[in-house]
Amino acid sequence: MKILLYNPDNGVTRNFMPHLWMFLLQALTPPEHQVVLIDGNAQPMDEAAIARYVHENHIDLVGIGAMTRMVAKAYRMADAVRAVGVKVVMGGPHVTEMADEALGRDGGARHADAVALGEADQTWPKIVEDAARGKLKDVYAPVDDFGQERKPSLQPYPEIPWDKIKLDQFNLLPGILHPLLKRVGAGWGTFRIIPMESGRGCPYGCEFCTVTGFFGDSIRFRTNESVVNELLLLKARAKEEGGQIAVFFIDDNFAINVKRTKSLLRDIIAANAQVHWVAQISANLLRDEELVDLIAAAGGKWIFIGMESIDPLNLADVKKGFNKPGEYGVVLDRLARRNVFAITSFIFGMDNDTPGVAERTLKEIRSWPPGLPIFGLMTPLPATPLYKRLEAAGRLTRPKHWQEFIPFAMAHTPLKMSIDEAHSEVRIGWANSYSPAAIEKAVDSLNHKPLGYRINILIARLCFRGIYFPSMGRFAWLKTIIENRRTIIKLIRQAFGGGLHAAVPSVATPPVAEQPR
Ligand code: B12
Ligand code: SF4
Repeated sequence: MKILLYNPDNGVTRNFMPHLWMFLLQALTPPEHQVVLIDGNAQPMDEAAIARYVHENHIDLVGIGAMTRMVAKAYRMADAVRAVGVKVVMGGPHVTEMADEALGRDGGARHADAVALGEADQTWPKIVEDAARGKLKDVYAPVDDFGQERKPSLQPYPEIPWDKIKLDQFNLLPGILHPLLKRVGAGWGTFRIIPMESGRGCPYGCEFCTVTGFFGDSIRFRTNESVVNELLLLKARAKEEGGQIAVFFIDDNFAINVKRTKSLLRDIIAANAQVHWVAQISANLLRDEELVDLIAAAGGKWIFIGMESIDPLNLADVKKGFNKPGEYGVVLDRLARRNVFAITSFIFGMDNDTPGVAERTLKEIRSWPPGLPIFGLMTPLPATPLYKRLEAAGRLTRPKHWQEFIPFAMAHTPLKMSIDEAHSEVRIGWANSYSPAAIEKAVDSLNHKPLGYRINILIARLCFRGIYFPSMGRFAWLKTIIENRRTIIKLIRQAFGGGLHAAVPSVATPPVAEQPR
């Protein structure tokens, strides 16, 4: 068979990084089948285009994966594929929780011929085999012969052939710049961010999160050797194509077992397998000075920290009381001393939030080393404890919010403010963190560091700004650049005054979260 794995675009920004599930399932597909990958964030497609593609390329089976926020688009694309007579299998966190919706068993239209529940590492080869025999079942669940749920151990872990996979659609550098950048000769022919996992599962069970329910509370790790080998493969590829590769460790909590993380980082250093990387780690685990030393030495550049709120009552409400707002600043200083910076994520519209929460949060943020703050709204994702609590309390205003996805819009009423007030708080958070004045201040706060760090924070802030204020088109980008011209010109002057080479080494990882192009 010829199989297409497709990930729909999120409809707001373009993702900066391909989705790991596609590469993983490709690596797990029996070799007699051919697999092509299309990420809608990199190659935008509408319903007519996917139907045409499937028809013209003689695709026999389409696999679609989606988070809740992209599922409406995923269903439309699935409908278009099924309309030309090709079978569709869907998987991922949304359809795992809402399989009946995908299969049309809830009274709505059917979108998928089959649904893969949960982690599909073991079910995928079976799905492919059944599809090839024309015997697809409706539901595939990762269970053993006795019907007990079976989670993949990650040992062994499939080898993703990063040295051979075609990655053209995932180059973040605009095509127009390729010839120029290649001539600069500083290894900037391409720039890609590659997702990699070193483990799965999280025991913390925060109320709003899908992860504990989906991956389970038992944590599973790959061997250090397998992670190191994958890094070495990526490093070799970057060298060969004269480009840059950075890694995003997508583990929900990269340091959940500190002892094991330290041993992995030591092995990365010993094998000289360092590339620049980003990882998600909760603040409580970053108290450990030795861990932070190893992160820096092993190539860690940006740490994503789910701070959620600066209000301990809010954190207790959502079962995230292990976050201690009083130590946020100390943790960020500890990282910054090693030139590691943080992407700090906040949620507004929590039950104890009142108008003014954005300004109170911004005041704290301004006292920290410069980073990349991001702001979202409390969102009841299907099957989470939060969803169940709000549903039982009759507080859901849009119980099936995913059917009509609206970015940055609440689907329930907060307790101490209105929905409109919560929306306005998020707007204040973004506008104040990514205004030209705020960007200039963040850049200037690194005046005591080499120029590369200032360029790094400028590029990252400009890109992150696009999560809330999408700068998709050339005109929008031009406007952003003009608005920030003071800071840009200042840095150009410093670069030429101090010699360009002083700037190059440390900008090698623009830690872009949502990379608009
Ligand atoms: C990396 C990541 C991101 C990246 C982007 C995604 C990317 N390019 O990789 C970033 C940081 C940008 C991000 C952002 C967001 N994310 Co996110 N993200 C993740 C994370 C940490 C890892 C995803 C991953 O690769 N997992 C590892 C792979 C192997 O697992 P998987 O994708 O689930 O795939 C397995 C199965 O699901 C299945 N499968 C998946 N697809 C398919 C398809 C087929 C055909 C089949 C057969 C099987 C199958 O097989 C795979 C192997 O077992 C997950 C949490 C997690 N641990 O998964 C959250 C997660 C996916 N994100 C989540 C959310 C909510 C978001 C945000 C909305 C947060 C926010 N409020 O802004 C944004 C929205 C992003 C956007 N613009 O669309 C939720 C989604 C829940 C839901 N019901 O949709 C998750 C589960 C975390 C959570 N807190 O609950 N995210
Ligand atoms: S620590 Fe992170 S991944 Fe784990 S349950 Fe809480 S929000 Fe989810």
